[in-house]
Amino acid sequence: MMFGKALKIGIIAALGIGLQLISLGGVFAEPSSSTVTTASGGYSARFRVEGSVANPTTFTLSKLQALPPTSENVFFYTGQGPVSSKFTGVLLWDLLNSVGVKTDPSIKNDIINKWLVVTGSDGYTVTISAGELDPSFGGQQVLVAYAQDGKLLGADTGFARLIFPGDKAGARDAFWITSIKVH
Ligand SMILES: Nc1nc2c(c(=O)[nH]1)N[C@H]1C(S)=C(S)[C@@H](COP(=O)(O)O)O[C@H]1N2
Ligand SMILES: [Mo]
Repeated sequence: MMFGKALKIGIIAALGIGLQLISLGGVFAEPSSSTVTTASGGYSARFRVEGSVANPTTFTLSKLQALPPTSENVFFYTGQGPVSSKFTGVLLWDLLNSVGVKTDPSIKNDIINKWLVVTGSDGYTVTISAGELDPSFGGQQVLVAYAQDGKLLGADTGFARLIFPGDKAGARDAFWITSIKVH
């Protein structure tokens, strides 16, 4: 039957194109260091703390500044050279406590099962384990910074960014923050 043959040829051709696309993908695949993000990016003036929290809250500069400030001197490498600065902001752990992370009291140490995804307006994401932040466990002094060397963060980084003191490269210091979601 001619129709059956055409269909078979069609399927074989489609498979061929598919295989070619897969091999092209292999040749032109970008290294993970230049992974393409999805959203367009740009200045953000607020972010949402959402997910498994008692009081989902939108944070603006004034709302961040209402929490106790912390400053940290940090040094990290970037694709544009090293950064050595004093960042001022709020401890991420304090910010989480201000909205209340929901945990299940029937699960032993449930806080160490929680994690956060911090997202930038460009779709850039960083995942953090709550156990690393909790002062009873990792106690990492991760900052949601709003100022650098005494000046508020500007258009290039949005009003808030993460700072991981001690990180060698700046990759986890997500800027243009639009969302912090607790899982
Ligand atoms: N939203 C967002 N944050 C980001 C990035 C990004 O592409 N998007 N790049 C990261 C990387 S790889 C580095 S090295 C630092 C650069 O920080 P700087 O702009 O202060 O130099 O930002 C980090 N934060
Ligand atoms: Mo980077």
